[in-house]
Amino acid sequence: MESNPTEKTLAELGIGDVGAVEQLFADVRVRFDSQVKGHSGPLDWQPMQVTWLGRHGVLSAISEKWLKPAPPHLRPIVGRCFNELRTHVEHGVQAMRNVGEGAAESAALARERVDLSLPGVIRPIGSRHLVRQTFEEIERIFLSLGFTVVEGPEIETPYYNFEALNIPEHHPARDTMDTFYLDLPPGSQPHLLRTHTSPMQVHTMEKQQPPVRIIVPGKVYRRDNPDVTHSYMFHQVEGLAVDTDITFCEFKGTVEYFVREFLGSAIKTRLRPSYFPFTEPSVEVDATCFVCMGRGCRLCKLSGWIELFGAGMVDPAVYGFVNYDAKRVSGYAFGLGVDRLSQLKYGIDDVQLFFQNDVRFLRQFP
Ligand code: 2NL
Repeated sequence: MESNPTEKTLAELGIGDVGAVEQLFADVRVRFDSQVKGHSGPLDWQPMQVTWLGRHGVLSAISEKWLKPAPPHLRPIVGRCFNELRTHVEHGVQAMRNVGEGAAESAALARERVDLSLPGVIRPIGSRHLVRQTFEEIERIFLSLGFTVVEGPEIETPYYNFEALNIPEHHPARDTMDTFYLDLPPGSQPHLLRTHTSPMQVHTMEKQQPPVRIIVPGKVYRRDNPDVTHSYMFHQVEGLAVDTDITFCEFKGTVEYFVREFLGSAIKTRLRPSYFPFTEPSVEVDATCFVCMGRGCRLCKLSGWIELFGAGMVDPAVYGFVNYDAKRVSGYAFGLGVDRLSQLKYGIDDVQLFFQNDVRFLRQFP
């Protein structure tokens, strides 16, 4: 390539008339135009700006070498050509810049566009755990009979868990329940995880005179080794009704109503004598075996009956602990094992399934 003409003055280039000046500027414009054509990328306007309009760019050089030292008779034409060239170059670079930035912007827009036709994110809605569903079913039945739901703490003192329920120290009933004491600093009052929800019934009776009709749902804890029917934590709904006129007949009617509502109207109920420290008399409530409808099968061990839960008339000794007049009031109580009732109603042979949270199990009870 020939040497750069902008490094020389007009005199050095041998240019002395108007036509030669115009030709010289026309050549520069052609050079600019061909460079514009050769650039197409969106960012190329920046080097063009530097090369042509920058402090050491072509136009500065022309100003220094051609315009300033121009002989007086050529000054007007050089000045005019210079201004025209500068306007042309500025417009050219600005046009490149507009195209480049427009392209970058539309590329960014295309990249960031939200495609509203894409399928949405599916967030599965869970379902209530089967034990929770059973709680709610039991609560529904007793609420329909006028009972109120009461809940309370899982940590209790031995007084509320045992003594006030007529279970003194060294009573054999403690053997299956005397368990999970809290590790507290020496001198503290002992506390334990409740072994049944009855303590909350004692709290309620301390605060409220009869009539009392409550159920207490919740978690309870016992020293049991885990197997298909046992767990160190399980769920209970205990019930308590105390009034001035409650008979064994009302007790039996309530129990039968509950069983029929919970398992179906064809199910019959049988009361079998039993023992609990806090009820007298005490019973086990059996229901017709719903697998064989009483004919005898493997589930009911050929008896035709399935044991559902324990219950009884409240032992008058319990009233003594809560300042109730044992001569004036009477009542009944029961303790439902929610896990056991769920297992029976839904045919689940292993209670541990309730606690493993395997969705393949949970999804079967939507
Ligand atoms: C069971 C069945 C039962 C009670 C719980 C109770 C509560 C108070 C007074 C009298 Cl405050 N009784 N609860 C009564 C009978 C049975 O639970 O299998 N328990 C080991």
